[in-house]
Amino acid sequence: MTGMAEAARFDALFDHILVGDADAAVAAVQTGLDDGVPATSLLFDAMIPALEEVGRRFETGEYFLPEMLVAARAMRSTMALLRPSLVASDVPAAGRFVMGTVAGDIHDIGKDMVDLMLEGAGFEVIDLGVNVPAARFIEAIQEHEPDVVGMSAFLTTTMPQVARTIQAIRDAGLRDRVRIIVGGAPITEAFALESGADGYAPDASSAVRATRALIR
Ligand code: B1M
Repeated sequence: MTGMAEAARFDALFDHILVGDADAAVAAVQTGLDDGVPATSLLFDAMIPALEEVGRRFETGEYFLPEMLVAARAMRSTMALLRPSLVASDVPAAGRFVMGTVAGDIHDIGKDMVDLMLEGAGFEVIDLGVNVPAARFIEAIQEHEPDVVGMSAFLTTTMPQVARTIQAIRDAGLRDRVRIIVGGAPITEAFALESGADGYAPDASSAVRATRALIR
């Protein structure tokens, strides 16, 4: 395929996510994978930039909640296709990871991408989902005895929940049993460490590196 045709492919996929056309997005991802385009390129060169543009349009008032929702759905509908290419099956277990989006926050696309990358790197991931109260994290630590607990927060309003959750884990006497890593668009390394976490990562692939560094 020529460079121009390749660029047109990414542009088309970008547009399908931007306008929330799930069927077209799924078809474009399938064709891309069939043609040997890496799943990570489809994600990082087309679909995540499209969601960033969705966020920009939401901020400027060009998009409202429904547009943001259909774009997210279109993105979600491609995940099942991408999953097998991102998750290698023959890597030895690297450790156990409990993951969740903090209470009050229902964003999960970024969290699920971190899950996929961790699974690809051989981690066993137990995902508690979205809007996860501190008590649920505590139960999961007791039940699954993970090496690492991951928390995502995507809103400035839910960032404080990270520190509250870590404090609750401390109060439950479990803090020294796990390493804690935090991420999500508004989180910074300084914020993560001030909140009592052991580590931070700005994106899904660095989350794998940060996790490996923590449990070495
Ligand atoms: Co929401 N939303 N949203 N939204 N939404 C944002 C986050 C926003 C930035 C949009 C904007 O205004 N530009 C804004 C937050 C502003 C702020 O707080 N500063 C916002 C808002 C305001 C809201 C509502 C409050 C809107 C409203 O109701 N008025 C509402 C809140 C609902 C709630 O949670 N209580 C809301 C709702 C929604 C939808 C439900 C419509 C939908 C979510 C669907 C879903 O997730 N299933 C949605 C969407 C789609 C977005 C945007 C457009 C896209 C999010 C996304 O999936 N990005 C988003 C704008 C944006 O991000 N630019 C926006 C792609 C994803 C791959 O990136 O999430 O950053 P990201 O994840 C990255 C990293 O952060 C990192 O790795 C990931 C992959 O590289 N990472 C970690 C994530 N977790 C990590 C954990 C780690 C390490 C790294 O260690 C454990």
